[in-house]
Amino acid sequence: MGYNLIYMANMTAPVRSIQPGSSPRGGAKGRAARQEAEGVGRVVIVSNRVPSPNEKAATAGGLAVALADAALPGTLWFGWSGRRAEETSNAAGVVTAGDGVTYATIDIAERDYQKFYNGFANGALWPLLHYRTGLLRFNRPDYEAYRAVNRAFAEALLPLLRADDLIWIHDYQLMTMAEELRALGVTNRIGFFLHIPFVPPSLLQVLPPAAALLAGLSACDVVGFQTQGDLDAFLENAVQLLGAQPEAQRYRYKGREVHAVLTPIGIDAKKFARLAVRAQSSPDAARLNESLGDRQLVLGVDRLDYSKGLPQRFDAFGRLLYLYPQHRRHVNFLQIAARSRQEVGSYQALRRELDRRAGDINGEFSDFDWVPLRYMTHAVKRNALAGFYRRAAIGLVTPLRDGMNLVAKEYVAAQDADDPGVLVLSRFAGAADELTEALIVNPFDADEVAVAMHKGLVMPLEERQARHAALLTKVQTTNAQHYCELFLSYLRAV
Ligand code: ADQ
Repeated sequence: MGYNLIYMANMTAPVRSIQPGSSPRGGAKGRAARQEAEGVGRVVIVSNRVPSPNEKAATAGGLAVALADAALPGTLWFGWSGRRAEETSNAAGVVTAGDGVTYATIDIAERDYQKFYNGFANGALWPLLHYRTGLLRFNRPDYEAYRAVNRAFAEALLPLLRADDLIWIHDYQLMTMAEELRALGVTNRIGFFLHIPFVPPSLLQVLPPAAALLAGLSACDVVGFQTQGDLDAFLENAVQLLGAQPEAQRYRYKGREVHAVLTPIGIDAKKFARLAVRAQSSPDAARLNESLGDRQLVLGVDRLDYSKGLPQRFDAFGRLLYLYPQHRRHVNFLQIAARSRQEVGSYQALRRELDRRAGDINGEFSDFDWVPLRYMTHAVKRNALAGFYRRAAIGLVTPLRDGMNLVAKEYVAAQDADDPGVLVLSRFAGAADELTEALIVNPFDADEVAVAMHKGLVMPLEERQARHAALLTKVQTTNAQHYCELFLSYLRAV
């Protein structure tokens, strides 16, 4: 019942009320069986990358992690195989795995991939939607390849579709796929969820095909966002670029009704907490503990991406050691920054920049038996990562912009409630809208972040416990299952 009340409180679109039978409790199999019994149609998830079933849990990347729990038996998960081929395939390879999920994937031609993925998606859309117009690189051939790959996705999905399927497309790589599906005659309900931020019209218009992308998204019935700010920005763009006249977060475009909805993403907090308890006794956690001795750990975990504010974070740690000498020799900062998108120039430059700054800080503060900053660029397995979070006195999550940031939620879920660590969180992460009991900082201000780290390192136990208890309740409530069911309930209701 509690969940149903939350659904209703969040809903602004006219949504069919959720029956007690669809309560999220009861596990994946129960939910799948209920969906089938209710005749609510198969869910078709579409995302750029489709993890292979045994890769599901190991991937560094928010989308794969969050959706791993959404893929119930009976779901069709469609997308790119991860293979680059001579030609982009026009028919999908289909496999039903042991988990009951059917995976359908296509290969993408090398030349399309470069332009679609490295070019338009990650060279233009990613920087723009993270407010970094200075890094935006636009050219027509990249954009045309983006549209062509979205078309290829639609064409390959078409023969696999059933009349009552609910199609749920994910993220910025696939903003025009719904429009391509409509052009092929698909009348199914189509939803789209944007995992990253959205920008106001003054920024979006920097991108030459801004209006065409919005028109593409308007072929969906439901478009979902991480925060109210992103949702509002989307509607402002619909007004200014498409001439739409929204009412109660929905507008009409070319004879269709588009509903903008707020469906913040979450994690499976209970499962992650269990993982963290088990991970404490893992060999990796033992090695980390041994290397730390009784020193406090400040931990950062990110993909190596310029949106995550890593250079600024390194500087803030340097300022902590400068402003509060009492922490020297008593604190270690570990930054795990898994390499990502290394074919894009701005990512290579970031790596060089971090190497330099880490060297500067260690050069300035190291002693013969203490190196303050450890920095590694490969992914860590989730079962070790959960133990690292639990050992950390500070979870340092300071992106310059982030759609949500699941690391913040994982850090909270992994803590020992009797002796929890402190989350230091950027105000520009979507998670800051919810996780207000964290120490909220402006990541551009190294001194402010240093002061928050100090406050966290010396915070009395009672205050740590109170903040953590409030955060944990939120992370457990707005969890992965809640996210999936809320989004799908909107989609079913249109
Ligand atoms: P990401 O930008 O990838 O996701 P995030 O939400 O933090 O960011 O998710 C990263 C996931 O990958 C987490 O589950 C984390 O544990 C894992 N991960 C990150 N770095 C890792 C490392 N070095 N080693 C091992 N695992 C690592 C995008 C958006 C986010 C949004 C998510 C989900 O950019 O804003 O929260 O999608 O919607």
